Amino acid sequence: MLPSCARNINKPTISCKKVLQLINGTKNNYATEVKCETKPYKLHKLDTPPSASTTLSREDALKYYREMQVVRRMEASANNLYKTKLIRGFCHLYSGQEAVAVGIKAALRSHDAVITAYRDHGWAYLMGASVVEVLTELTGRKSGCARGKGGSMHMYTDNFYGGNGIVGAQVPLGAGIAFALKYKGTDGVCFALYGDGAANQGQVFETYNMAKLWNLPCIFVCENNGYGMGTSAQRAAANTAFYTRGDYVPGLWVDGMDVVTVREAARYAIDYCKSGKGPLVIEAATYRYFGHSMSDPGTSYRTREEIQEVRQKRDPITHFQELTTNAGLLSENEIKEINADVKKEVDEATEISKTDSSIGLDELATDIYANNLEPQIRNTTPFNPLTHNRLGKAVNLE
Ligand SMILES: Cc1ncc(C[n+]2csc(CCOP(=O)(O)OP(=O)(O)O)c2C)c(N)n1
Ligand SMILES: [Mg+2]
Repeated sequence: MLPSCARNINKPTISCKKVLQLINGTKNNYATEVKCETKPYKLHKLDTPPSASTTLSREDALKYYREMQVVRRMEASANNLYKTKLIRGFCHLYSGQEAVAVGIKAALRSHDAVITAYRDHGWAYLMGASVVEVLTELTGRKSGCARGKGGSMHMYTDNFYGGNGIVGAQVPLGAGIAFALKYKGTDGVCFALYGDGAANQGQVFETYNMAKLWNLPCIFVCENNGYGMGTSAQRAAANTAFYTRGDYVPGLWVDGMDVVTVREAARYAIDYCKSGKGPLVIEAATYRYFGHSMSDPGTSYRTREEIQEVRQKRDPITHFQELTTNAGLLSENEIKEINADVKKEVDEATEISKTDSSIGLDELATDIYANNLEPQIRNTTPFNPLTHNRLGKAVNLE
């Protein structure tokens, strides 16, 4: 039997004519790999665009779909936990922007690094934290990836440098990480993600300058979700073509709602940077469904119709689901199974995030540094000095 795409040949981005190989399953016939077209790019000071087509394996399709679903469901759970006051403080959700993180992650090599702003739950998960570690970090519990001491904006894993609450601050930090990668003689690159609002900050331009002067392997990713808090990009930026804002730093515009296109752009950027050509700016056009943070209903500066329209026409998960099922890579049943499985995983993690205990005061001053050079923490009271203690990440004391 032919893949179901044979019945949907008008779908624009994956053409069933381009199915490379099929395997016969006992229940369903799947394509093991399809060739798909990427969405058009826009270039700034670059001669050649990323490839106009790429192959997508069934294995990768399953992975990307699942990852995007986990991020979406995890954020939905965070939304609920916040409303029941189990998450306190700031909380910024990533729903709508999943294809940017999943697409970049798909291109990363194990020695590449990532740093982002405060919309970081999905990134922490993709970079190695489990759903339990993310949700318990949000509720401030001991199983959290930072033992519950960091919370929403301060999650870290290997090669993932957070989670940064100061708008734009992660951009120079990202250039610093790129510097370190180069200095150590690796061919690793650092992806530094920031928003359309942050893109207008002075420190971003200072960083572009240093990064270009030193040809640092830094990929600056401007996630243009249309708004910085309640201000639209059009109102805040004199030039909204964020991929051109690096001036002498070449740039690439990419459809950030298409996971495969983002992956190709990220692969292209890694190849570019690791060959010593220096930094690159990527603008990923995307959208956020929730308000800026939990305190913002998100509907006073944009209409409900606008949000609905993006959900209906550009949603990254629905879009990918259609592509993969039409191409015969995934079946409708499999999609349902993944959805149910992800729901179960997130529901279970949510329960743990409600019942897990918090760390004790004995951990107050632990793990300030990975390598403590001084025995005591400076500037604490001399009568009761706190000592540096290294427990290591996510150490269970019980
Ligand atoms: C230096 C600094 N200024 C202001 C703020 C308050 N603030 C938090 S998020 C934000 C908007 C940033 O928008 P954008 O960069 O587009 O990121 P998005 O929230 O859309 O992901 C502002 C002004 C801050 N955290 N840090
Ligand atoms: Mg924004």
